[in-house]
Amino acid sequence: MENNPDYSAPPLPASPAGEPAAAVAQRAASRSRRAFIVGGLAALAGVGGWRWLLTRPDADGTPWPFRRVLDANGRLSQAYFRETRLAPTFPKSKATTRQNGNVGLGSFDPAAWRLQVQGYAPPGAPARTQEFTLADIQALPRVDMTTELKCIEGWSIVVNWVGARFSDFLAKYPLATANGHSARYVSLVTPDEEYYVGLDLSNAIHPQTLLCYEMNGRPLDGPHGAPLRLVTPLKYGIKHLKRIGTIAFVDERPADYWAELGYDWDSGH
Ligand SMILES: Nc1nc2c(c(=O)[nH]1)N[C@H]1C(S)=C(S)[C@@H](COP(=O)(O)O)O[C@H]1N2
Ligand SMILES: [Mo]
Repeated sequence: MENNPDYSAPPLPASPAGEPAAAVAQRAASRSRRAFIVGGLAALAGVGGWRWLLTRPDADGTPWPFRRVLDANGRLSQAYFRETRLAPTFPKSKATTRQNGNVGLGSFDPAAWRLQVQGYAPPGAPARTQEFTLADIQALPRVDMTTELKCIEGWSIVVNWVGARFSDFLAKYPLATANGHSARYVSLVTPDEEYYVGLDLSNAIHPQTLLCYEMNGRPLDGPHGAPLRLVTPLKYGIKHLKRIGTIAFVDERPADYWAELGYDWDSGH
C-alpha cells in the first residue's frame, strides 16, 4: 500500500460548487431515524429502477430487502439503517488526487479487457457467466458523485467519481438473483487475481456504490484502476477495488485481500 512516487496527478477541471446529491444527504440526515429508514427504502426503490429486487421473493416469500429490514424481532434492523445511511457529499471544487495500492495493477491490455460476471447460482442451478464491455457500463445512467475516500492508513481525500450505480447494473442485468433467491455476497477480483475484495450484497446495492470509470473529470488512468473500479464511500479505501476483472454473486463470504491480512472484513466507517 505504498504511494507511487512516479505518478503525478492530472489537473482538476473547474466545476460548480453544490450538487443535488449534497442536498439529498442533508435532507436525509435531518430526518428522524424511523422516517429515515422508511424514506431510505423509498429513495432506493425510486433511485435506479431497482424495483426488480422487490419483486423477487426470498425462500419464505418475503422480498429480501424487506426481510432484512424486518429481521430483528420484526422490527426495523440497525444493520439495515447503517447500510442505507448516505456518505456526505462535497462540492467538486474540493476534489483532489492521490494514489495508493498497486496490487493487481501489473501489465494489462485495455483493448482486450472485458468485465466477467458470474451470476448467482443457488445450489442445483446451473452456473452462468456474462461478459460486458466498458461501453455496456457507460450505457447505464451516469452518476456524478463527490465523496471522501478514507484509507485505513489514516488519510482521506475528497474525490469526484463518475460511473454507473451497481444497483442500476443489477436492475438491467439481474445477475444477483436466481430462482427467487438472492446472493448474500459479491466478490470482486482484478484480472490477474492478485487483489480481491468481498462485500455484502446490501452494500453493493447502496445508492452510492458505483462501477466507476471517471475520476476528477478524466477517464480513470492505470494507477487508479482503469478501465473500471469500485467506489463504495461507506467503506474504507481497501474495498475500492481498482481494475475490476471479475464480479461474482455468491452465498459464501468471499476471499478478501486485507481481511486475510488481519483487517476488519466489513471495513465500514
Ligand atoms: N487493485 C487494487 N485496488 C486497490 C488497492 C490495491 O492495492 N490494488 N488498494 C486500495 C487502497 S488501500 C486504497 S486506499 C485505494 C486508493 O485509491 P486511489 O489510488 O485511487 O487513491 O485503492 C484501493 N484499491
Ligand atoms: Mo487504503
